Order: sequence, then structure tokens, then C-alpha cells
Amino acid sequence: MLMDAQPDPQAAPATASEPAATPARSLTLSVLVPVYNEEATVYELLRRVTAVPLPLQKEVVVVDDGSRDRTREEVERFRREHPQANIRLVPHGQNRGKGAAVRTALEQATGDLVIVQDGDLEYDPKDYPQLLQPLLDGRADAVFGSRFLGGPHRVLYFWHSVGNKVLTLLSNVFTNYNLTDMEVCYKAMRRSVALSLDLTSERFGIEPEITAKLARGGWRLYEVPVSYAGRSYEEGKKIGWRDGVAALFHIVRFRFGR
Ligand SMILES: Nc1nc2c(ncn2[C@@H]2O[C@H](COP(=O)(O)OP(=O)(O)OP(=O)(O)O)[C@@H](O)[C@H]2O)c(=O)[nH]1
Ligand SMILES: [Mg+2]
Repeated sequence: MLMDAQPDPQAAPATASEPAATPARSLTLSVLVPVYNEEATVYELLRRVTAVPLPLQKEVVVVDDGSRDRTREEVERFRREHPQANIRLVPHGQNRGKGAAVRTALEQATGDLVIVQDGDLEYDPKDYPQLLQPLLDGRADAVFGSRFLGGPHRVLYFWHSVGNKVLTLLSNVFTNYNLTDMEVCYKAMRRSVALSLDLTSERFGIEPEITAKLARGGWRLYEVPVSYAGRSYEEGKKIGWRDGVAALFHIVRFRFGR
């Protein structure tokens, strides 16, 4: 059985008493897709998400975070052309940030398990089976992907990888997790665990917030290597050094407060 979340900030890390695995076919995975100005990629992203074979039911919740391009039309075109796919589109009236979009998607989700899926093509839904396995086995309460554990990845900006490693190191100092990739988009967990975290971040603080609150709740976290096809700034990369500085602040903030 998949256990429901019993958030307990004082909880000691879970012990070896593991819940028995639930037959996967009776479960539903909610894929949470925050999108902001991703008209070039969102249709193909939805195709890849829909195409990946899984022993679970799938629902996809796309939150359009106030895009000013044709993102929404592209999602609607995909839905029209794939009526059998279970895809919902929830608009934000104005741009609020990735964290807000993930939180809206989580509110709308109905699945047993959830996974965050960025709307660009940097991550590959073919990694879902490996990411979900520790959850389905009942070994993990949450599973993160990692771009730094030997999966195939595009060789790209050195200083970005240093930045990622510094942020992960600092997060680990505060959480006592031995993670290798705190900023990864692929974060999967039972929906009840995600809801118990009571997430509040509007922007990219959502990554350190999820990590810090999983640690505070004593949840069992697994990491799985994933492939990563990073994009260059010419190809639409948006994240910059300011986001890295903001992340430093959030790592410390969520260690202690909400
Ligand atoms: N940048 C940005 N992304 C948003 C926002 N709201 C939702 N998102 C989505 O959040 C996901 C992650 O954003 P990205 O800009 O890809 O962040 P990243 O992968 O860390 O950085 P990139 O290198 O720019 O791809 C994407 O699917 C975005 O479309 C927002 O306000 N700003
Ligand atoms: Mg991206």
C-alpha cells in the first residue's frame, strides 16, 4: 500500500519498516507541467509525455503561467489532435513564476503520484519508469532525478554546473541529505506527501523549498540518474545568475521557516 502522508516535522527519518508495494496499474500519475512562453517546445513535450509507456494511468496538468506567446494555443492544438490523452490546461491570468505554476498544478492534480515536468525539452519523459520505481516499490517517499550521476547529458556551461553544485552543497549542509542535484526539475513523490509540504514559493525558490521540507519531514528520498539535453541561451535558456543568488537565500530560509 502507498501510505498517506502524515507530516511530522519532528519525525525521525523513516526506519526500515517499508510499506508493501501497491499494484501499479491501479495507480495514477499526475504530470505537473508549468509553462511560460514555451510555444516552441510544449507540443513536442506533450507528445513525449503522452507516448512514454507506463504501468500506471496518466493525467497531465499543464499550467500556463501567463505566457505572452502561443503556448496556450499549442497546448489546445495538442488536446484537439489527441482527444484520448488526459490533459488539462489551467491558465494563470498573469505571470507568477514556476513555483506558483507547480502549486496550481498540484491543487488540480488527482493522481496518487506526482512528477514535475518542465515545458522545454531538456528532460526526457523516458526516464519516468526509473524515477517512479522506488515509489512503486514502497522504498521511497520522494525521488529526484540527477543530472550529475552519469546519465547522458549535453556538454554545456561549466559555470552553470559549478553553480548547481554549490547550491546543492549548501542545501545538503542545511538538510543533511547527500543529494547531487537539488535544482533538478524531476521531483516525484506521492501526492499526499507533496500536499503535506504546504509549498509557498512563487518562483524558483520552489526547488530548495521542496528539498528542505522533505528533509524536515523526515521523508525517505531517492535519487536516480536522468539524461539532460540542456539548452543554450540562444536556444531560449532563461535562468540567470540572479536566480542562483535567490536560491542561496531560499536554501537558508526554508531550513528554518515556511
Ligand atoms: N523562467 C520561467 N519559467 C517559468 C515561469 N513560470 C513557469 N515556468 C516554467 O518553469 C519551467 C522551468 O523554467 P526554465 O526557464 O526552463 O528553468 P531552467 O530549466 O532552470 O532554466 P533554462 O536553462 O532557462 O531552461 C519551464 O517549463 C518554464 O516554462 C516563469 O515565470 N519564468
Ligand atoms: Mg529549462
